[in-house]
Amino acid sequence: MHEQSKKSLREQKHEITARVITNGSNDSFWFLIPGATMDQPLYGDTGWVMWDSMTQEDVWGWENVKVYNQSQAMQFTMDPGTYTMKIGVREDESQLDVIVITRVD
Ligand SMILES: [Ca+2]
Repeated sequence: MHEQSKKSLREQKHEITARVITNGSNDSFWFLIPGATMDQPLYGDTGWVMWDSMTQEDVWGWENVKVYNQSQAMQFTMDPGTYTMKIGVREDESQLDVIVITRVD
């Protein structure tokens, strides 16, 4: 019997979680997936999401990518295709070692 894998051709919605550690006040990154539609705003005219104010302090733990002063995880909607995730240092005591992408629709 021949089985064929199903491949979705419609857009999909994702949330992104990362394992991070910060020192409390230095707790942010710049984040972007060019070509994705995001449900929260970029930071001013920087062209980036300012992912700031994390709850992890002095211990490794999981944080959703979200915008500064927002409590909800940001959702990234993408058509089928290949994308590049960009993460930039913003405050120099913030570290990141694992990224999990979860489909949420
Ligand atoms: Ca901060």
